[in-house]
Amino acid sequence: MKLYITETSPYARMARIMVLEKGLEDRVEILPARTRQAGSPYYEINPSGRVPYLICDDDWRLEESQLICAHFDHLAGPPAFAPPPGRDGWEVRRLEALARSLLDGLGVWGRELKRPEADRSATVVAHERERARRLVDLWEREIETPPMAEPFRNMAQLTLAVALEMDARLPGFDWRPDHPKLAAWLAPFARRPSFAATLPGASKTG
Ligand SMILES: N[C@@H](CCC(=O)N[C@@H](CS)C(=O)NCC(=O)O)C(=O)O
Repeated sequence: MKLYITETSPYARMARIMVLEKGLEDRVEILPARTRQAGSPYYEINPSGRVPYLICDDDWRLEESQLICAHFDHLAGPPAFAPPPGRDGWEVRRLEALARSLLDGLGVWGRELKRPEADRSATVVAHERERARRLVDLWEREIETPPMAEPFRNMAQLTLAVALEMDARLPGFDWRPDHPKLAAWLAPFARRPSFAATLPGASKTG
């Protein structure tokens, strides 16, 4: 299988973490994609131009981090990250959606900061900074809900951990000093080999 990524994409990072957590390194080739560039040869591979993108050995093609992570989870061994049945599963999905709101907003913020200064919208930056501020405040309370506790076993944990670690590359996303419970929660996830190996700058790919 081929997994297209960029090194800095948090969505692609979730898929890469899942490859490592599920022991799929020998089956998944990680390939860099050139995104957001006119005429990129990557558009011939994936017309949407986005990452992560998975091409399976039979040329079955999957886009979207959630779908790709779920596919990896089911490929090797019993699914370890799928929501449990019933109300507990809905709770995990609720928390995943909340984490995704943070991640998506940070993505918009980061993209805006990468634009040339003259094209950058101060309004968008301020809007996303405020969204992130409200959401990390909310997460400081939500982090004690049972599905977020270790062990590592669901997409809510994965999505939130990857979103919070975006502070390394997003000036202004300084959530740690005022959110001690969140910082304490993140620490053991960040120490996992799958997280350390996929932090932007950790690999030579991308
Ligand atoms: N909802 C998608 C989001 C993927 C996404 O937005 N990826 C960004 C990188 S962080 C991308 O490929 N951007 C390229 C573009 O917008 O052309 C997912 O979860 O996989």
